[in-house]
Amino acid sequence: MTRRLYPLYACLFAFALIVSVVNAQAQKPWLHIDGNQIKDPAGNPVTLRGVSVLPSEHHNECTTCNNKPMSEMIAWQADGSRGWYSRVLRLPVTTAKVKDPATSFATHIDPYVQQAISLNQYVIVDLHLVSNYDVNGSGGVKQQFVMDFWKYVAPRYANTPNVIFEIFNEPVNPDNWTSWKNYIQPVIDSIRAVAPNNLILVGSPQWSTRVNSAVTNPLTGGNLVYVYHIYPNQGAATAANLNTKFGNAANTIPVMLTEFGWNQDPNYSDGVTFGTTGGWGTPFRNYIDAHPWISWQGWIFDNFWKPQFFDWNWNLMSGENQGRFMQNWLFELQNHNQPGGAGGIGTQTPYATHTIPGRIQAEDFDIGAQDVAYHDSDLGNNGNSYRSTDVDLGTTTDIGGGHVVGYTINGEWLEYTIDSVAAGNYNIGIRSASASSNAGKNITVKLDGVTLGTVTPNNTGAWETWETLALNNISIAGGSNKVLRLEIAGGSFNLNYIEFTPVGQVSTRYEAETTSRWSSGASNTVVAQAQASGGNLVRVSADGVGDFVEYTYPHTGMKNYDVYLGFRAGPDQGTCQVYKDGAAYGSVFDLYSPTTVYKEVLVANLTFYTGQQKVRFTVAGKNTSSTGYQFTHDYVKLVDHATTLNAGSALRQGAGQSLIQVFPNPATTVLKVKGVPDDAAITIRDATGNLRLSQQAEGSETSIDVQRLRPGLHILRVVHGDEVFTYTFLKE
Ligand SMILES: [Ca+2]
Ligand SMILES: [Ca+2]
Ligand SMILES: [Ca+2]
Ligand SMILES: [Ca+2]
Repeated sequence: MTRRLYPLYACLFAFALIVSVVNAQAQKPWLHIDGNQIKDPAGNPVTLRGVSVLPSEHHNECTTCNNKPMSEMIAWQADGSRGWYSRVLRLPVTTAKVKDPATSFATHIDPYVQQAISLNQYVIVDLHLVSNYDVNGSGGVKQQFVMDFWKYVAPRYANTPNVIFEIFNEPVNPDNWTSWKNYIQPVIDSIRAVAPNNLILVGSPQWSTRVNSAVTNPLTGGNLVYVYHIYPNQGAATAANLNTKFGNAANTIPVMLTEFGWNQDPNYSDGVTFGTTGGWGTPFRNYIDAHPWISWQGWIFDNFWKPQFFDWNWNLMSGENQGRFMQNWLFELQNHNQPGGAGGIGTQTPYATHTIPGRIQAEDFDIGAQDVAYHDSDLGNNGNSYRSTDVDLGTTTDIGGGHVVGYTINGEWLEYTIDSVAAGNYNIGIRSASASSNAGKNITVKLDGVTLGTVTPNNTGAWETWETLALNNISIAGGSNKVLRLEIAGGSFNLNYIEFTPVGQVSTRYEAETTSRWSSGASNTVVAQAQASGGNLVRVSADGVGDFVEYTYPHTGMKNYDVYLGFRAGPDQGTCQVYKDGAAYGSVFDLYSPTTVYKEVLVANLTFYTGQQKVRFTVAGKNTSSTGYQFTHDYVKLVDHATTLNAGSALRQGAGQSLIQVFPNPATTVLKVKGVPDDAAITIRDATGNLRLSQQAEGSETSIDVQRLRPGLHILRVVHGDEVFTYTFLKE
């Protein structure tokens, strides 16, 4: 959906010159009625959600308020950058009673209609009469007056699909449908004679509360919508009451609520409009959202007329007053049931590179607008951290530290573009915490539209008490740029990450505190810490570069491992390099964090042999922000790399479903490697870990001259991007 914003209030005078020019870019499709539903030309259902402003002739009448020009209010209510997503503007007009239609049109109608059109909105021209209607001289507004107004206005918008006619706001008496029908049908007929296509909104007696009568005795003319107005004085917002008022009627005839609203503050409400968000607004919204064929416009985007969204100084009112609630409602449903359907509301791109297998941080959802990359219930980031979107993000001390998605509410969802997905069977872990016993909590995980499963977050007792919810042995098809989607039901839980671990992957966790270790140049002590794995940490009181702690792992056979370190990052921690048998592996990594958080990081890929294996963590330096060089280790996790690989990898994908082939084994002169991408790097180390050979892969089959290798076991490694394939062979 393209959207053009203009500095409109600054160029209001220009509109006088271009009143009949419609911005083609902002032209909306024609709407029509099909059954009880508004639809676009393609048959998509359309729900018109927006606001009313006050009639422009009244905009400067408040003596206790800070008045604003009409054009500024109109610019504001459609401006997403100011948090407002009104898709239809209701423009009341009262001057018609005292001015001729031409003057009213030129001064109080068309400039604002054109402004709304330029803002890509539909706009309802509302002849804002609140009056008895005249029946045979009974008093009230003469039929001829209403007819004359529309005889002037309707043909001027007959070719403008954005414009909708609300032909008599609130007729009061006589409270009789037949007499009202006799009064208003000729008006409709006269409009249809000159404007056959625009939607016509029709009120009813008793301030537009008699839609039920239209069910059995409808008006004619085509593309008619029956208007209902409701405020808290009409009773509780129960389904039973709302069904009786207008909901039952709306099941068969099109009904639009062009006015409703409430405020609790007595300065901003009265006997009709007094109500609360919790007591009236929330159940009312729940009902309306469940009846999306009912379009609506909130009353009123103003600081003066009651019940207003803003206080007299243009502060948006919140809590039990309606302003903030209405803003969030319009925000959340901004793209729901709009012309053109779901397409065309924006692009979606990755925020971070994600892979399966891998751990995907919940907070690293894609870049894109509401309903493109995510769906959030309210405007803004309630946690006010990490990213400037409307998704609500907080910080955590859980595994990985960093951030989490919080403030989850029923119906929200998040999407993640996964760069590469390796085919295979996976165990899926979803890291969640909740201090709420809110019923109906669950998370549905989908990949490219395929449901992988649903999990139910528990009440873990605290927002930082975490659990891992499991979906086990899930078969996943491989591919690239697949979209992972997390759908939230119930809400009231935090999400830290979702992790995909290949089934059969073997990992062993060694607590730092129970592993044989020694340190040089620094003491190491066990520190009890409830949040740590196994209840303890090892604190290495390092004070400079070269200090280290070394762990000893007894091992049988030869195997390649991905080595993860679990540690407590903090403000006094140094940077670290991993060594094995005197050689450095992996990259220097930083244990510093301005606050204390628990992390788990992949630090190296190491091959273990038979015997006591020693892995050393050595201080490499410190972050300029860090106050020291210390290490606070929790555990070391060794993941059998071959088991990760066997569950599927891009290297395997590159060779179809067959493994990379290495042959012959044993080898004497030449070792051949097949099924490896030709930009992969191949290295061969001997059984003590020393590098003996290295070369690039070539084409579909790489030949490696192994004549100069000493007899004995060797390890071949293929590295392609982030992936490592290892293979053991014997040189004879
Ligand atoms: Ca939000
Ligand atoms: Ca949220
Ligand atoms: Ca996270
Ligand atoms: Ca531990």
